[in-house]
Amino acid sequence: MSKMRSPKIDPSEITPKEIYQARRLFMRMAAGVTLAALAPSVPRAGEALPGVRKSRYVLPDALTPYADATRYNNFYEFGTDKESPARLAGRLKTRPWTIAVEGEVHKPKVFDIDELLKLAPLEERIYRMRCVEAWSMVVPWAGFSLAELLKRVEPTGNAKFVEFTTLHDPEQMPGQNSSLLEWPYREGLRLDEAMHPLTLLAFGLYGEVLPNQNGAPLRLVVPWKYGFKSAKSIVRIRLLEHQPVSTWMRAGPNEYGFYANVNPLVDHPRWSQAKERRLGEFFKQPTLMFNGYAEDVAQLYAGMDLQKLF
Ligand SMILES: Nc1nc2c(c(=O)[nH]1)N[C@H]1C(S)=C(S)[C@@H](COP(=O)(O)O)O[C@H]1N2
Ligand SMILES: [Mo]
Repeated sequence: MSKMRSPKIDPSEITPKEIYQARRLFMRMAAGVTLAALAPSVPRAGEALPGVRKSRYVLPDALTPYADATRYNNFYEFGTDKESPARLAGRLKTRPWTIAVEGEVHKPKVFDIDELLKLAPLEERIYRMRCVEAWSMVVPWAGFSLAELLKRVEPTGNAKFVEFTTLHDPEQMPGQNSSLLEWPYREGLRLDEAMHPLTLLAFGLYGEVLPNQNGAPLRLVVPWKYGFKSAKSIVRIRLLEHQPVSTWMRAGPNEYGFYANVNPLVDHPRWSQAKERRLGEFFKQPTLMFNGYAEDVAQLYAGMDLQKLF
């Protein structure tokens, strides 16, 4: 995450929204035909995710082109450059897949991914995502609030934090053979942040099953925080009494804090956070406090010194 790089985007890949949507629809219809012929039970990466409802979480911003959101990724398990995840993550096996929800809960449970998918109605939510490296995207995610899952396992009175752990499997994730980060990738939230309705457990994007490079089969999306808080390919969710140490905090405690709220007034030690560049756009734009979600989340941090607790 050390260096801001310009995305290499072929202008021919920047498709106007309408063309993109028509093309996706056509591809989905084509995929539907093969699907019916082969009759697999579970939709796979790139196939339509059925039963996704519209939600109240929409934005006036233009959607980031699909090609940018799925080919310019941070997923260090598949290498540190932005193009590697799209190239290498195809090998990740996302079935069978289980997610253990444990720790300070009355009803710990290991969920099968296909059971978890049916836990609550899937909603399409158009969120801004702001990477700590000063690029941003606007993506229609599909999923439901993490709170839907957490309330079912009944957190105990001791639960104050939630830790998220990514799969650890160096055979499938070649980046884990490097000691650049401490594996498996871990992230954490305070319980009230995790229970906030904006905090999304995502299974899809642009009406499709999540491509592996975007964190299949399920990842977190916390839109008011820097992208690194949104852990991908999660296998464990643990409720804790004490604040966990996340992977990026361990890698650089003075650069990556536990809170990591998007804040244009607090610079990264090596670069400014005042502006951002949307993937697919040329000019930079100002970064908004809490990534534009201040009305929803500012009260979570009332009275906190955001310069110290960055
Ligand atoms: N397991 C894991 N999760 C991760 C990362 C990672 O390297 N490994 N990168 C994070 C960072 S820095 C960002 S910006 C987002 C990128 O998500 P996207 O590729 O879907 O845009 O994923 C986050 N989740
Ligand atoms: Mo990021």
